[in-house]
Amino acid sequence: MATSTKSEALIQQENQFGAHNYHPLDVVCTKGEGVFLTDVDGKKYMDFLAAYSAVNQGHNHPKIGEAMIAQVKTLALTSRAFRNDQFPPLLEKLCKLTGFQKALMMNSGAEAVETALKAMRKWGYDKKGIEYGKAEIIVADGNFHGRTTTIVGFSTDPDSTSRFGPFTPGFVIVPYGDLEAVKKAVTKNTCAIFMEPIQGEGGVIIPPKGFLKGLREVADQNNLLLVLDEIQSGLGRTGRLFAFEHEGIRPDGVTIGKALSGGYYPVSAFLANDEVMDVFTPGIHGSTYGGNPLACAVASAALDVLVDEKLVEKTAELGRHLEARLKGMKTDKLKEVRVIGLWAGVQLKPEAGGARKYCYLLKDRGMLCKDTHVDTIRLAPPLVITKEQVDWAVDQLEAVLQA
Ligand code: IF1
Repeated sequence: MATSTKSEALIQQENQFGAHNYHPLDVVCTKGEGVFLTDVDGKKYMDFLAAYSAVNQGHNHPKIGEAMIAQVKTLALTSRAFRNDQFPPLLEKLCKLTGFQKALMMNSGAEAVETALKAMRKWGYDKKGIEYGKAEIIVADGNFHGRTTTIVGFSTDPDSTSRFGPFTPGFVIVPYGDLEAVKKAVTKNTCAIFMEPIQGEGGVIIPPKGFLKGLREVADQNNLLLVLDEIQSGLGRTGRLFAFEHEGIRPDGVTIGKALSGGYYPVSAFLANDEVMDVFTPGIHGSTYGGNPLACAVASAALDVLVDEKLVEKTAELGRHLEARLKGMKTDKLKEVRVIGLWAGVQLKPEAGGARKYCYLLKDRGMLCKDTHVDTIRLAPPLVITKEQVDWAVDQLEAVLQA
């Protein structure tokens, strides 16, 4: 429960006038800085969710904020009916950094995913020659790719799908990590395989070693596109720029978002080479805000921070320490600890009584994190966190798991 009249009043106001589509922790934040959030009563918390990996660069990173303020004073939006001076340099920076030939800029992650789905299907018809209307995309159970009706239509999470039908056809669901099942799911109408390289919402589910490499081989052997959703796993979270790098493969396309703007503004993108991206011809896809000058200035600065502060390399090194500390915790409540980079799923035994109550206990100790799928505590701090802060956080987690 909220502990002050100030936060209680704001919570009551939110409950009265806001749709109840979330059940947030009762912490009312008013300031963000680096790994810290401060609530309306002045209490400071270490943020171990990082807005689901949208603030990899840390809350309110000054360099990104300054770039945003400068751009907001000159030009925020033209629509793509005209051109602007921020879009071309951002496109080049993004393509040069990621190794893809083209970028299509959108706003939310779901919009980048919808863009990718349209590209996969149109490539299937125009380039592979699949009979129109029959394109199939192989996806994974336990997936999370956003909240549009097409996307939730191929979710296996009842919370995401129930009572939103009827859904978009053309998606074949296979068990995540099961390469044989993927091979069996391929038909003459399959245009693509679309998955997260690591499943975030699923509770940081890391597929068996070789799975991504196997997907690449299945795609090559059957003339399919391999498109990976790196909206949460990408931009340094796993200790590499992209999670797919851990298996030394290159997908035909990726979706990115979240930390692409360092938490300041919704910016997402679908990245691919010309062979895929040239299915988009003028006027067939777009968005009012996609690629707007303000988004591009923010994204450009967010990418600079990622590179200049060597956040990917730091994450790889500090992630090894986080893994050692988590796996060394003395508690009998652990079922499994999954860690890659600064991203962990701490799955508790059912008898521990569910992860949410430990999130409440951690909040009282000044650490904010989120439960997922009942028994898992998800840990994803901003990548600017220090080794000492990681140690402090694991000490808090170990303490509540020993109680
Ligand atoms: C919520 C989850 C995480 C994503 C991947 C696309 C999107 C997301 C891999 C869509 C977004 C967010 C959405 C937010 C909570 C959060 C989330 F719990 F929902 F599943 F991170 F795990 N692909 N994930 O993780 O991007 O349209 O939101 O910009 O909807 O509750 P978006």
